Amino acid sequence: MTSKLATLNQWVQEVAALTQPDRIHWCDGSAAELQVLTQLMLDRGDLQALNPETHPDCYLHRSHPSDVARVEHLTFVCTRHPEDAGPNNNWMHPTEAHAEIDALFAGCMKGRTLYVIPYCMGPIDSPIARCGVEITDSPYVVANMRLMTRMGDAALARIEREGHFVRGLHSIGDLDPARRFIMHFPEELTIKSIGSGYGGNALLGKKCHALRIGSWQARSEGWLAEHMLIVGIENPQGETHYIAAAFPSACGKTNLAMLIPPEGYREAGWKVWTIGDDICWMSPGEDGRLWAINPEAGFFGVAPGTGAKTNANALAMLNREAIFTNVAVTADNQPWWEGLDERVPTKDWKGNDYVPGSGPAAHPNSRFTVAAKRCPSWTPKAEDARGVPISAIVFGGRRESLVPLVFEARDWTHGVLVGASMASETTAAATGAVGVVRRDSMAMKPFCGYNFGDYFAHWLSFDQAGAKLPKIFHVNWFRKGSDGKFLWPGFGDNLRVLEWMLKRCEGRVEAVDTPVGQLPQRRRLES
Ligand code: SAT
Ligand code: MN
Repeated sequence: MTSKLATLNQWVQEVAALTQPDRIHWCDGSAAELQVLTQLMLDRGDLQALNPETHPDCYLHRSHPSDVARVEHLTFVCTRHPEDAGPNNNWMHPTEAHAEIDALFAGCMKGRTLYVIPYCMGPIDSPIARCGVEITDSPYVVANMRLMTRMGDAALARIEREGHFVRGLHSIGDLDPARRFIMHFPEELTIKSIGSGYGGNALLGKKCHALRIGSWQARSEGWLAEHMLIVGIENPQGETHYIAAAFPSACGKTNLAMLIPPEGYREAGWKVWTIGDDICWMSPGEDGRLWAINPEAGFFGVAPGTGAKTNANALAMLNREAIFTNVAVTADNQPWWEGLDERVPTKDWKGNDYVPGSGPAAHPNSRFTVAAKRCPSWTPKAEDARGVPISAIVFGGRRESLVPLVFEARDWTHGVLVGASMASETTAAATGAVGVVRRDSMAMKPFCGYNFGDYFAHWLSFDQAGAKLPKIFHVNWFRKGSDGKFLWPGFGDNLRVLEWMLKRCEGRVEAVDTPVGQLPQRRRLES
């Protein structure tokens, strides 16, 4: 097969000439195609079927033990001028970067199939959505992209209509960390990634396109590409407000996006709707508000800590048509991770017999991939081409001390400062030490595809006459007392904090002015 678009065919031919695959397969995104690929991966041992009674159509993938997270030190933004990439990115000149990475791509697909994956980030008919094509030699990547994006024929039709697309070239290479690079060429709308099959390194629609290239495009086109969940909060009167919230990876974005209201709230008629758990593209509408879409179509969530108490919605969507990466398994072949329940697994994430007490059985950054529509709190609003209007933006981090539960920024400019000053204790989502406080402006430190100085200026530029911008808040669910225990219950109770924010948006509650911003009024609980 070829495409009607000459530039696309030509690029596929160029890549094939460089990487020398045995076959080329254009992905149509059909169920039949997935079935063939799944069988291939089962035969090769890339996938293992999980218990068909408890988890029909669910599979386990074990990645290479040295390939379990994003690798920020091997991730580059390659612009002609280093100041365009900024101090927040590793930089290499595009000529040097292409030469270095193309040498690794040379002949790397010999004996393999080259898959062409046309995909759309966002509802297929949305003017905010953008398309890309990923070339990969990993069927695991194809299967994940099918869940995470609108992938296949419909995306190809839009690409052929528009005539342009983001180019992503990926190969697992030989999985040697010494020959692993994730390179971005924003001036060419191109991504090249080799040597990793994992998550954000390999599913190029996600962090590489939707954030690094997306943020660059957003700046030049006047919108925002952010590392934010999108959640709808419906009050008992039936009005829904949408909130976008930025937290670093593995700080509870998925749980907040799928929050289950505490009993009292449920009885009163509150509902929570999930639009997205990781990425948000926002664009000013004619009414001056920011309208947002989730460019993704699925969740690539952190498994450990996902349990009946922390995220029952996630559990409910994970018993069918899901891919699990680096989790443990029980004797009856069910996926298992720390925080799921009291059972003891028999195999750890590497497939070895699990010895209780020998450390975590599931990798701390083990993941599930599942279609967003499978989530019980998913709303068809996620498919709305216009997006949803954002009432509040929330920034947050994981901070044991100092940072209060919630405060409101005085205005947009102060809010941008609050977002830019964000800091959080590191997690297992990226390679490196865990638990160290690091500055992570807007949770975009690993994902902003250009100079942070220009990025903050871009944020500030939205404050124009006629703009009806969201209020900006900062939260910290993770503060601990002197006894080392969390001070705030978190999870469903976070709705109490969101309710306060929405009351602030509607001008229905007073706040206390403090040097850091506006805080909720202290009220003594009546007994
Ligand atoms: O591995 S991913 O970058 O896709 C997930 C994350 O860290 O948010
Ligand atoms: Mn993320």
